[in-house]
Amino acid sequence: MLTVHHLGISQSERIVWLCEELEIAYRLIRYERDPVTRLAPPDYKALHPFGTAPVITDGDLVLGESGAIIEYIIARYGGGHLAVKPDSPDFPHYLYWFHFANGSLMPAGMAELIINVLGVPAEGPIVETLRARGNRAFEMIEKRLGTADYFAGKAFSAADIIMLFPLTTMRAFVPRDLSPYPNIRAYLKRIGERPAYQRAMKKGDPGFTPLLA
Ligand SMILES: N[C@@H](CCC(=O)N[C@@H](CS)C(=O)NCC(=O)O)C(=O)O
Repeated sequence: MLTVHHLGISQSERIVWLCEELEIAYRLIRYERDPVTRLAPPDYKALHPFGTAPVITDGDLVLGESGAIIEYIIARYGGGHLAVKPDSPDFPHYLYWFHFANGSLMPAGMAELIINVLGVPAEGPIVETLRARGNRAFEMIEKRLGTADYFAGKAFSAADIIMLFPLTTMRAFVPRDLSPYPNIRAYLKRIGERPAYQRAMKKGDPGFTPLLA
């Protein structure tokens, strides 16, 4: 059976949410982060050679990497729902934002996290350039959500599922004030009203209030 291994308060919330949106049968196994390091516990790390969340198992298959898992579930179990078809005018937007999430936005957030943890002084061209990436990303997202209700266009898609974590739960690790971004705040409110999102967050991270504001 399709099993979602969810590490508490992590990117694997995306996969729980995807399964809830598609209304497919799946088994959820939760793992708590190490209380001191906040990293994945040894039994999570043992699931996959790369040792990061998310991971799914399906029969003999062990699959990691958010984007790969989302594409796998949509293709194998979701009948293609929540992916945008190549002949749609929204297809390039879908591809762009789907890949922007982990290709650029998450690395920008991770760079900021590392800069904060190491206490690197905020001066210097490299640190400034890395910080500027995150700001630019949020400005671009704000602009996009001013022209479309969802990342791919009018309809909710898997691009929203992969883009949401860096806009919400990632802020538990890298704080960001959303007051300059009214379109992002309106979008988060829209997403927070989705029953599948509410179910996923309740099942995946009971006790954690989603960072939707
Ligand atoms: N690009 C990977 C990133 C995975 C990743 O860094 N996951 C974090 C959770 S948000 C993790 O496993 N952290 C705990 C650890 O490294 O021990 C994906 O999307 O699957």
